[in-house]
Amino acid sequence: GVARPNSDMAEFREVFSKAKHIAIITGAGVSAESGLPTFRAASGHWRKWKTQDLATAQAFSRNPSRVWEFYHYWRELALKATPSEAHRAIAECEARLSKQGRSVVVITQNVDELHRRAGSKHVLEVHGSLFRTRCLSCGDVDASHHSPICPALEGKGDPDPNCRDAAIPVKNLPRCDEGGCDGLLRPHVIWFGETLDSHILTKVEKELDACDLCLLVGTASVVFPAAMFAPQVASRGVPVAEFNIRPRANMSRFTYHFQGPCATTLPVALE
Ligand code: BJW
Ligand code: ZN
Repeated sequence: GVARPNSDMAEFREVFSKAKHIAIITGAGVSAESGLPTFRAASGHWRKWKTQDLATAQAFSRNPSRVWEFYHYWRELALKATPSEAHRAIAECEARLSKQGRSVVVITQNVDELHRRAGSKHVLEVHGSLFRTRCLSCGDVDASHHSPICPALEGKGDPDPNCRDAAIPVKNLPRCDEGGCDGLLRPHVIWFGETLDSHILTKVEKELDACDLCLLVGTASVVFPAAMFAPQVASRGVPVAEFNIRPRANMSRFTYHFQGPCATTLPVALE
């Protein structure tokens, strides 16, 4: 007969109870539970633009002020947000299992640092962070949680489609303070067309090869190469459990699918 979507929580809990190395791949749906907009939804627009129009090196070189306004807006949202029940369930699971000699790694596409703020220790941020910058002149990577990141961005970044660009002079955008460098800083996130950090990818590969259970939470799985992580685990015959508000895809090769908001489904799955 036709394979039925497996949403048997008791069976999943049995597999979970025996797993020693759990890889949890997360996307914007986890942070949706903290009130942050997802990418591929109507709420994911900023002014007239979609992420694909703003999250590129071309967009930044054409209009660094606009792109910084967008990231300023997003940083402020992320700073005000608090980790959700989904973030917390993942962090508590890591803490509990580590006492039993079992490991949990979070492989996240999110750039909002909410997993760390929830208490997760072992986090691989494959798309970078809103709270790190990289200098276009000297390459220095620095952390900054300042609000705003520079005075010129104060009160800017209104997402309303009728709002006009602040057109901040480049000299007033975030600048490098490494030994008089003063180069223009960009957000240390991975934009479309850019390759992921090879050191992080190497760590991800190790975790994907070692895990004996994989959770895929709140991601549309359309952005490469992250979209390949869970299928790669599944192809080894390791169970993958997907948690998404969407129903299971017809062609899904994953073992389990739990439909619903992950702040509701994950705490039950991982308790
Ligand atoms: C809930 C929920 C709730 C909601 N509970 N669930 C091969 C084939 C085709 C294309 C490519 C390819 N290789 C490369 C490309 C191009 C490109 C790409 O993949 N494009 C696709 C759109 C097709 N990839 C790249 O450019 C990557 N680089 C690369 O591959 O380098 C090599 C190379 C270079 C040049 C040419 C070719 C190869 C880099 C990708 C970087 C992505 N960066 C972004 C932006 C970073 C942050 C920022 O700066 O703004 O990362 S894009 C954006 O998407 C962001 C996210 O991390 C990422 C993933 O999104 P996610 O998390 O899946 O979010 P959503 O909104 O899409 O989905 C939310 C999900 O949650 C949905 O399923 C909901 O149902 C669910 N949900 N509420 C549970 N409460
Ligand atoms: Zn510099």
